[in-house]
Amino acid sequence: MGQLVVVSNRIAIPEKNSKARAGGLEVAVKASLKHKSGIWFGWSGKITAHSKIATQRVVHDKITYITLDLSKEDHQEYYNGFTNRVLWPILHYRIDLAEFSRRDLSGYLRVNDHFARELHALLGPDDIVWVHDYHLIPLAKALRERGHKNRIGFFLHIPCPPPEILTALPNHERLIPSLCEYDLVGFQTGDDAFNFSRYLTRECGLHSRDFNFVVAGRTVRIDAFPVGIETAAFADLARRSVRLPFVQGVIASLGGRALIIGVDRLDYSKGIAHRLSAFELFLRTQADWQGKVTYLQIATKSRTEIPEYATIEQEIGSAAGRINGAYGEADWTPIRYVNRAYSHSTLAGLYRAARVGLVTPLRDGMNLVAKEYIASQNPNDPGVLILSRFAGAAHECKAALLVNPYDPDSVAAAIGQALSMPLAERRDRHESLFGVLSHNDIQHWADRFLTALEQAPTALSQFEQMQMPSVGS
Ligand code: ADQ
Repeated sequence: MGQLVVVSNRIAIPEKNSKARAGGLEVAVKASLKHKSGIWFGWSGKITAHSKIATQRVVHDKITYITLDLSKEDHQEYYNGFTNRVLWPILHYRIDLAEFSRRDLSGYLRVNDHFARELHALLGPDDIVWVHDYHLIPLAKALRERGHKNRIGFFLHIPCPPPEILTALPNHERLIPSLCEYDLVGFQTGDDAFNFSRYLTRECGLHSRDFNFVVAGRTVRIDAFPVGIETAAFADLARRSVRLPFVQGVIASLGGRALIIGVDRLDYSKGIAHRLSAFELFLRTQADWQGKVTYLQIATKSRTEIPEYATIEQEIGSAAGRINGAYGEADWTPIRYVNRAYSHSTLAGLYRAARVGLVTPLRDGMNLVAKEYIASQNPNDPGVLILSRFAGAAHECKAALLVNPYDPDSVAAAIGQALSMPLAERRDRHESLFGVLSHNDIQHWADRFLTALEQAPTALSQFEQMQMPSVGS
């Protein structure tokens, strides 16, 4: 029996005795490696001046971390360029923001090839490989070219748009079909999986039986695996964290006002500017609430080297200032806007203290903040989640107040509805949401994906091949 090798763009090697709580991907990887010893392979996050890439190896808590550094050029072309300025916007349906260059595409393919070259030396014939996210789409192809017949699975954490949008990606035909080199391709929702299958049918002439596509005598399975959180642990954390002095200080500072919370990376996909406009509309149209509610928007800066991110940072900062100027009083600031990153315990405590969780991305693979907000609530007196219908989480969280983030009227109305929702309805909705998240937690997600990967059909029998059309038919 081989080992599990998880591959992702970025790896955080845990520091000895560190009490810091792991981020989303780290929790997911640990959940997948829980019952097996294994390897986590990826970029160290360091940029080196040398073009020769050396790997480092650290063993911690039975997981072997193997990392490589990137050269300045690789980092610029692969990471800042192709992944963040081309794949990220296009996969989030923002063709208008994509800045394509052939050079960045070459850098992207080159780094994937580096990854494959280093992995080549590590992989045993029975090892199972699980590759994460859009940074590494061509990795299986690069491994297959080196002769690896291992089971290799891929999970896309962000949305997969329909072929009408995917085909706007220059050179999509070189990149997207290479996903067929995986044995299993997992998406956050059934819609994402369906969009990809339409691409394969329309652009590659492939046909599926129950989401199994046959490509050159091999089968590629496509399915939805909605990512979860550590639901029980998060609920427990929130119960304890609401008593933290910092959280208690925030609650006291509200002076009895209801708290609305938004927590996001500062990214155009999160819809923060639209959300601020909807909150402004709420203050204008439901003026009774003026002075009785405080909206805390925590927005951690990210990808600051990329111009689009500097632009939205300015836009959002000035919109918050304008709304506060127009509606605030000497003793009341409607919006508290902060760019800090908080620990998960502080966030959990703040979520629990908030009457409303406002999660309104324009497009999001899943959105874990929505799930963390639900898990953090006091079941006897829960807050209400307002959730964009365009977040992957909306597929599971049907008992949230689902809104269209492009329609400020619907968001403003939902804020009013959430703030005045009777206790019995809040409890019913929360019970239903918490039940869904308790069932599909992060461990369940990792187990489901790995079981599907282990069971995915690989080579077809001759009879099966005759039954199914293959490439170009
Ligand atoms: P992200 O785009 O990073 O992830 P998200 O799912 O919302 O988005 O995860 C954010 C994580 O960062 C959450 O755990 C949240 O608590 C944390 N976070 C956000 N702001 C923070 C702050 N100010 N301080 C501390 N922590 C903060 C990508 C996809 C998502 C998908 C995830 C997982 O874009 O759609 O849900 O991967 O698959």
